[in-house]
Amino acid sequence: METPSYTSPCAEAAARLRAASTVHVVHHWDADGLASAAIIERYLRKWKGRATYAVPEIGGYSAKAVRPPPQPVDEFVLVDYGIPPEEVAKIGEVSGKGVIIFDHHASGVRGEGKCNPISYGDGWEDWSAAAVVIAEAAGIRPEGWEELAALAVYGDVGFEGLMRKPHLLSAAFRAGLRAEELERAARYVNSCYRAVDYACVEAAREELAEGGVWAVLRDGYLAAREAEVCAEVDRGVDEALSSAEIAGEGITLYRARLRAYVVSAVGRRLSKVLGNGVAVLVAYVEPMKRWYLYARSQNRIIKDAIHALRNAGYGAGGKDKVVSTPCVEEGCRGELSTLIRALTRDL
Ligand SMILES: [Mn+2]
Repeated sequence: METPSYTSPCAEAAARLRAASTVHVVHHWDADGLASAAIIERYLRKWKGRATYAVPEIGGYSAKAVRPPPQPVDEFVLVDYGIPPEEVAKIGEVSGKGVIIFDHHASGVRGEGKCNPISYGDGWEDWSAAAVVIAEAAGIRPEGWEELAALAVYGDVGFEGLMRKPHLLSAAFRAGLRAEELERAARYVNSCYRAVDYACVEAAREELAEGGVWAVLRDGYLAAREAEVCAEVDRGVDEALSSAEIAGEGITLYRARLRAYVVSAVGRRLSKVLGNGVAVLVAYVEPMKRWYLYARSQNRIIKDAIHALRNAGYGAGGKDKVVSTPCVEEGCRGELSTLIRALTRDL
């Protein structure tokens, strides 16, 4: 079999980590990003590297969202953070030296120290989490990496995704972690970014690095954070329901001010309550001081609206039945009228 083309950049990334005495790791704020950073943390401890860790500004995807380390470091690492090549280049300029990357997003980022099999044409199913890339493409496998990788895969693609990684699934089972525990652990660690709480993100990563998934499950602070976020979803849904108005045929518009970054969780619930039709949520997220537009349908394919928004210059994303975009305008005015027009047109 031919050696895959990502082998050499991935091996180089791992070798540079081993050789460095100071490393700054910037990782995504979700379960995969946290588990990936914890795997790297365990690895660096073994090699006696001194490392600092940080997440980008939560909700931001650009070089600007990534703060440089306070002191110069030997290596600057980006983990599970799928920003495009031109943004990576800007970070490279700041750090003075090329950035090391471990990722599985279709970012198109390649080259020395850029370990991302997807950028080299590999399939997404094989690389369902950045943690899998770190362990299986770069060979970074410190003690206990499997259960961390299992959490990462669960966080990104759920239990079905984990079933495509039988070795991780059985390692998790051996550690006493069933789907229920992995689901709860993912919910706990993800409540940190939903609460826009950086200290919580830090604590979650430390727990994972020190004691693994079970340490997270036993952490009272994380449990309390999760309960708060959960209550804010309930409150947000209530507030949104009381603002419901008809915005077009089969389109219901909701508004809410949210004290946590739970736009998609609230939008998903509204769509379920609505049943058929399209639920459109305009939300102001207080801790982030930003507006978001989110649309979801149980029965209609609405992805054409993503293209309409993008054509109008908005950075929308989504899936077949989900459309979402951070808004540039207060109240999402421009974004909302573009979305409603697109939804009404293709009825
Ligand atoms: Mn990921």
